[in-house]
Amino acid sequence: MCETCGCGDAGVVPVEVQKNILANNDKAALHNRQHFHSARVLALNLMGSPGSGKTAVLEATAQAMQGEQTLAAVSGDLATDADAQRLNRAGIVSTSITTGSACHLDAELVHRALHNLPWQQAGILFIENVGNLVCPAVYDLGQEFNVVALSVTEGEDKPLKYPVMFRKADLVLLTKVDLLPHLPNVKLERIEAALARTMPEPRFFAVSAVTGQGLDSWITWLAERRRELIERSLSEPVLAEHSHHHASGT
Ligand SMILES: Nc1nc2c(ncn2[C@@H]2O[C@H](COP(=O)(O)OP(=O)(O)O)[C@@H](O)[C@H]2O)c(=O)[nH]1
Ligand SMILES: [Mg+2]
Ligand SMILES: [Zn+2]
Ligand SMILES: [Zn+2]
Repeated sequence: MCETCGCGDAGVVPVEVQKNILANNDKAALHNRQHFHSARVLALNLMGSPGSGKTAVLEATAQAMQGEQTLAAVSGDLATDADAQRLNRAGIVSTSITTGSACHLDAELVHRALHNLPWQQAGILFIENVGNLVCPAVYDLGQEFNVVALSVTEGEDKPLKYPVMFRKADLVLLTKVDLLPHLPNVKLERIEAALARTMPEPRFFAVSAVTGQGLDSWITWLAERRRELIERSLSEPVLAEHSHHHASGT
Protein backbone atom coordinates (compact mmCIF):
# COMPACT_ATOMS: atom_id res chain seq x y z
CA MET A 1 0.00 0.00 0.00
CA CYS A 2 1.23 3.51 -0.63
CA GLU A 3 2.00 5.65 2.37
CA THR A 4 0.12 8.73 1.33
CA CYS A 5 -3.27 7.82 0.01
CA GLY A 6 -4.89 6.55 3.15
CA CYS A 7 -6.25 3.56 1.30
CA GLY A 8 -4.55 1.18 3.71
CA ASP A 9 -4.85 1.35 7.47
CA ALA A 10 -7.16 4.25 8.28
CA GLY A 11 -5.04 4.99 11.37
CA VAL A 12 -1.80 5.44 9.45
CA VAL A 13 -2.58 8.70 7.66
CA PRO A 14 -4.19 11.33 9.87
CA VAL A 15 -7.27 13.00 8.42
CA GLU A 16 -5.58 16.41 8.36
CA VAL A 17 -2.61 15.09 6.40
CA GLN A 18 -4.95 13.39 3.95
CA LYS A 19 -6.92 16.65 3.47
CA ASN A 20 -3.71 18.51 2.75
CA ILE A 21 -2.57 15.96 0.21
CA LEU A 22 -5.89 16.18 -1.61
CA ALA A 23 -5.90 20.01 -1.55
CA ASN A 24 -2.41 20.10 -3.08
CA ASN A 25 -3.44 17.50 -5.62
CA ASP A 26 -6.48 19.55 -6.62
CA LYS A 27 -4.23 22.55 -7.31
CA ALA A 28 -1.96 20.49 -9.54
CA ALA A 29 -5.01 18.95 -11.26
CA LEU A 30 -6.40 22.40 -12.06
CA HIS A 31 -3.03 23.30 -13.55
CA ASN A 32 -3.06 20.17 -15.73
CA ARG A 33 -6.64 20.90 -16.78
CA GLN A 34 -5.63 24.37 -17.96
CA HIS A 35 -2.85 22.82 -20.05
CA PHE A 36 -5.25 20.30 -21.59
CA HIS A 37 -7.88 22.93 -22.35
CA SER A 38 -5.53 25.44 -23.90
CA ALA A 39 -4.03 22.70 -26.10
CA ARG A 40 -7.58 21.38 -26.83
CA VAL A 41 -6.53 17.88 -25.89
CA LEU A 42 -9.19 15.52 -24.57
CA ALA A 43 -7.62 13.97 -21.45
CA LEU A 44 -9.11 10.76 -20.05
CA ASN A 45 -8.28 8.97 -16.82
CA LEU A 46 -8.49 5.24 -17.59
CA MET A 47 -8.81 3.19 -14.43
CA GLY A 48 -9.56 -0.42 -13.50
CA SER A 49 -8.16 -3.52 -11.81
CA PRO A 50 -4.77 -4.93 -12.77
CA GLY A 51 -5.34 -7.04 -15.86
CA SER A 52 -8.78 -5.61 -16.68
CA GLY A 53 -7.55 -4.87 -20.20
CA LYS A 54 -6.73 -1.15 -20.02
CA THR A 55 -3.62 -1.35 -22.19
CA ALA A 56 -5.20 -3.86 -24.56
CA VAL A 57 -8.24 -1.71 -25.20
CA LEU A 58 -6.01 1.26 -26.00
CA GLU A 59 -3.93 -0.84 -28.40
CA ALA A 60 -7.11 -2.05 -30.11
CA THR A 61 -8.51 1.49 -30.21
CA ALA A 62 -5.42 2.80 -31.97
CA GLN A 63 -5.62 -0.03 -34.46
CA ALA A 64 -9.31 0.52 -35.14
CA MET A 65 -8.85 4.29 -35.53
CA GLN A 66 -6.26 3.75 -38.25
CA GLY A 67 -4.48 7.00 -37.54
CA GLU A 68 -7.52 9.27 -38.00
CA GLN A 69 -6.72 10.85 -34.63
CA THR A 70 -3.32 11.47 -33.04
CA LEU A 71 -3.22 9.64 -29.72
CA ALA A 72 -0.93 10.07 -26.72
CA ALA A 73 -0.74 8.23 -23.41
CA VAL A 74 0.94 8.22 -20.07
CA SER A 75 0.89 4.85 -18.41
CA GLY A 76 1.27 4.31 -14.67
CA ASP A 77 2.53 1.19 -12.96
CA LEU A 78 4.54 0.43 -9.84
CA ALA A 79 7.43 -0.86 -11.95
CA THR A 80 8.48 -1.27 -15.61
CA ASP A 81 7.66 0.81 -18.67
CA ALA A 82 6.19 -2.23 -20.44
CA ASP A 83 2.76 -0.69 -21.05
CA ALA A 84 4.18 2.52 -22.53
CA GLN A 85 6.27 0.35 -24.84
CA ARG A 86 3.19 -1.64 -25.89
CA LEU A 87 1.29 1.57 -26.55
CA ASN A 88 4.15 3.09 -28.54
CA ARG A 89 4.25 -0.02 -30.70
CA ALA A 90 0.51 0.41 -31.28
CA GLY A 91 1.13 3.95 -32.57
CA ILE A 92 0.17 5.85 -29.40
CA VAL A 93 2.92 8.29 -28.41
CA SER A 94 3.47 7.19 -24.82
CA THR A 95 5.59 7.56 -21.74
CA SER A 96 5.53 5.68 -18.47
CA ILE A 97 5.18 6.77 -14.87
CA THR A 98 6.68 4.27 -12.47
CA THR A 99 5.26 5.02 -9.06
CA GLY A 100 7.46 2.72 -6.95
CA SER A 101 5.12 2.01 -4.06
CA ALA A 102 2.22 4.34 -4.79
CA CYS A 103 -0.97 2.58 -5.81
CA HIS A 104 -2.41 5.50 -7.80
CA LEU A 105 -1.31 8.39 -9.99
CA ASP A 106 -1.55 11.94 -8.75
CA ALA A 107 -1.72 15.20 -10.67
CA GLU A 108 1.90 16.17 -10.03
CA LEU A 109 3.19 12.83 -11.35
CA VAL A 110 1.14 13.35 -14.50
CA HIS A 111 2.37 16.93 -14.89
CA ARG A 112 5.96 15.78 -14.69
CA ALA A 113 5.38 13.01 -17.23
CA LEU A 114 3.92 15.50 -19.71
CA HIS A 115 7.40 16.96 -20.10
CA ASN A 116 8.53 13.70 -21.71
CA LEU A 117 5.80 13.65 -24.32
CA PRO A 118 4.66 15.80 -27.28
CA TRP A 119 1.12 15.46 -25.93
CA GLN A 120 0.01 18.88 -27.29
CA GLN A 121 0.04 17.43 -30.79
CA ALA A 122 -2.48 14.77 -29.83
CA GLY A 123 -6.26 15.00 -30.05
CA ILE A 124 -6.70 12.60 -27.14
CA LEU A 125 -4.46 11.90 -24.15
CA PHE A 126 -5.11 8.66 -22.30
CA ILE A 127 -3.85 8.49 -18.74
CA GLU A 128 -3.66 4.78 -17.90
CA ASN A 129 -3.82 4.73 -14.12
CA VAL A 130 -2.22 2.17 -11.82
CA GLY A 131 -4.31 -1.02 -11.74
CA ASN A 132 -6.46 -0.60 -8.65
CA LEU A 133 -10.22 -0.23 -8.09
CA VAL A 134 -9.89 1.94 -5.00
CA CYS A 135 -7.80 5.08 -4.60
CA PRO A 136 -7.14 6.18 -8.21
CA ALA A 137 -10.73 7.45 -8.20
CA VAL A 138 -9.94 9.84 -5.35
CA TYR A 139 -7.18 11.76 -7.17
CA ASP A 140 -8.17 14.28 -9.83
CA LEU A 141 -5.51 14.35 -12.55
CA GLY A 142 -7.02 17.20 -14.58
CA GLN A 143 -8.82 14.81 -16.92
CA GLU A 144 -12.05 15.65 -18.71
CA PHE A 145 -13.63 12.25 -18.08
CA ASN A 146 -13.12 9.09 -16.05
CA VAL A 147 -13.30 5.80 -17.91
CA VAL A 148 -13.22 2.47 -16.05
CA ALA A 149 -12.27 -0.82 -17.67
CA LEU A 150 -14.15 -3.70 -16.01
CA SER A 151 -13.59 -7.15 -17.47
CA VAL A 152 -16.30 -9.78 -17.54
CA THR A 153 -14.13 -12.12 -15.47
CA GLU A 154 -13.97 -9.85 -12.42
CA GLY A 155 -17.36 -10.72 -10.95
CA GLU A 156 -20.73 -9.04 -11.43
CA ASP A 157 -20.65 -7.57 -7.96
CA LYS A 158 -17.58 -5.34 -8.37
CA PRO A 159 -19.47 -2.08 -9.00
CA LEU A 160 -21.36 -2.68 -5.75
CA LYS A 161 -18.19 -3.57 -3.81
CA TYR A 162 -16.09 -0.67 -5.13
CA PRO A 163 -18.73 2.05 -5.41
CA VAL A 164 -16.36 5.04 -5.19
CA MET A 165 -14.71 4.09 -8.47
CA PHE A 166 -18.01 3.52 -10.27
CA ARG A 167 -19.73 6.59 -8.85
CA LYS A 168 -16.97 8.67 -10.42
CA ALA A 169 -17.04 6.86 -13.75
CA ASP A 170 -18.39 8.74 -16.75
CA LEU A 171 -18.10 5.63 -18.88
CA VAL A 172 -17.40 1.95 -18.22
CA LEU A 173 -15.83 -0.29 -20.82
CA LEU A 174 -16.99 -3.86 -20.18
CA THR A 175 -13.93 -5.61 -21.52
CA LYS A 176 -13.11 -9.12 -22.77
CA VAL A 177 -16.69 -9.87 -23.89
CA ASP A 178 -15.20 -12.37 -26.38
CA LEU A 179 -14.73 -14.63 -23.32
CA LEU A 180 -18.45 -14.75 -22.44
CA PRO A 181 -19.13 -18.00 -24.36
CA HIS A 182 -16.61 -19.68 -22.04
CA LEU A 183 -18.16 -18.26 -18.88
CA PRO A 184 -21.57 -19.88 -18.50
CA ASN A 185 -22.15 -18.36 -15.07
CA VAL A 186 -21.37 -14.76 -16.03
CA LYS A 187 -24.36 -12.74 -17.20
CA LEU A 188 -23.65 -9.40 -18.86
CA GLU A 189 -27.07 -8.18 -17.72
CA ARG A 190 -26.10 -8.69 -14.09
CA ILE A 191 -22.95 -6.58 -14.52
CA GLU A 192 -24.98 -3.91 -16.27
CA ALA A 193 -27.58 -3.95 -13.50
CA ALA A 194 -24.85 -3.44 -10.89
CA LEU A 195 -23.46 -0.53 -12.92
CA ALA A 196 -26.94 0.98 -13.24
CA ARG A 197 -27.26 0.90 -9.46
CA THR A 198 -23.87 2.53 -8.87
CA MET A 199 -23.11 5.01 -11.66
CA PRO A 200 -24.87 8.39 -11.43
CA GLU A 201 -25.44 8.31 -15.20
CA PRO A 202 -24.97 4.69 -16.29
CA ARG A 203 -23.15 4.47 -19.59
CA PHE A 204 -21.22 1.43 -20.74
CA PHE A 205 -19.98 -0.27 -23.86
CA ALA A 206 -19.26 -3.99 -24.12
CA VAL A 207 -15.96 -4.34 -25.95
CA SER A 208 -13.34 -6.86 -26.91
CA ALA A 209 -9.76 -6.01 -27.73
CA VAL A 210 -9.46 -9.43 -29.39
CA THR A 211 -12.42 -9.31 -31.80
CA GLY A 212 -12.84 -5.53 -31.95
CA GLN A 213 -16.47 -5.82 -30.88
CA GLY A 214 -17.91 -2.58 -29.51
CA LEU A 215 -14.90 -0.45 -30.37
CA ASP A 216 -16.94 1.56 -32.88
CA SER A 217 -19.27 2.83 -30.12
CA TRP A 218 -16.33 3.74 -27.93
CA ILE A 219 -14.54 5.52 -30.78
CA THR A 220 -17.71 7.45 -31.62
CA TRP A 221 -18.01 8.45 -27.95
CA LEU A 222 -14.40 9.68 -28.01
CA ALA A 223 -14.95 11.69 -31.19
CA GLU A 224 -18.08 13.32 -29.74
CA ARG A 225 -16.36 14.28 -26.50
CA ARG A 226 -13.42 15.72 -28.42
CA ARG A 227 -15.75 17.74 -30.69
CA GLU A 228 -17.56 19.12 -27.62
CA LEU A 229 -14.25 20.12 -26.09
CA ILE A 230 -13.24 22.02 -29.21
CA GLU A 231 -16.64 23.70 -29.55
CA ARG A 232 -16.51 24.78 -25.92
CA SER A 233 -12.99 26.10 -26.21
CA LEU A 234 -13.98 28.17 -29.26
CA SER A 235 -16.68 29.90 -27.23
CA GLU A 236 -14.44 30.37 -24.19
CA PRO A 237 -11.63 32.86 -23.90
CA VAL A 238 -8.39 30.96 -24.44
CA LEU A 239 -6.58 30.51 -21.16
CA ALA A 240 -3.16 32.05 -21.29
CA GLU A 241 -0.78 29.17 -21.89
CA HIS A 242 1.97 29.62 -19.38
CA SER A 243 5.33 29.23 -20.96
CA HIS A 244 7.17 28.14 -17.85
CA HIS A 245 8.16 24.69 -18.86
CA HIS A 246 6.21 22.96 -21.54
CA ALA A 247 8.41 23.30 -24.58
CA SER A 248 6.44 21.58 -27.30
CA GLY A 249 7.72 18.33 -28.61
CA THR A 250 10.18 17.75 -25.80
N1 LIG B 1 -9.74 -12.63 -24.30
C1 LIG B 1 -9.36 -11.38 -24.08
N2 LIG B 1 -8.26 -11.11 -23.36
C2 LIG B 1 -7.92 -9.84 -23.16
C3 LIG B 1 -8.68 -8.74 -23.69
N3 LIG B 1 -8.09 -7.60 -23.30
C4 LIG B 1 -7.01 -7.94 -22.57
N4 LIG B 1 -6.90 -9.28 -22.49
C5 LIG B 1 -5.84 -10.03 -21.79
O1 LIG B 1 -5.88 -9.68 -20.43
C6 LIG B 1 -4.57 -9.57 -19.89
C7 LIG B 1 -4.37 -8.19 -19.28
O2 LIG B 1 -4.47 -7.20 -20.31
P1 LIG B 1 -3.79 -5.78 -20.13
O3 LIG B 1 -4.20 -4.96 -21.30
O4 LIG B 1 -2.34 -5.90 -19.87
O5 LIG B 1 -4.54 -5.25 -18.82
P2 LIG B 1 -4.21 -3.96 -17.88
O6 LIG B 1 -3.38 -4.48 -16.75
O7 LIG B 1 -5.55 -3.51 -17.40
O8 LIG B 1 -3.53 -2.94 -18.72
C8 LIG B 1 -3.62 -9.86 -21.04
O9 LIG B 1 -3.22 -11.20 -20.96
C9 LIG B 1 -4.46 -9.61 -22.26
O10 LIG B 1 -4.06 -10.37 -23.36
C10 LIG B 1 -9.85 -9.05 -24.46
O11 LIG B 1 -10.58 -8.19 -24.95
N5 LIG B 1 -10.13 -10.38 -24.62
MG1 LIG C 1 -1.78 -1.89 -18.45
ZN1 LIG D 1 2.60 23.30 -16.17
ZN1 LIG E 1 -3.25 4.82 -3.44
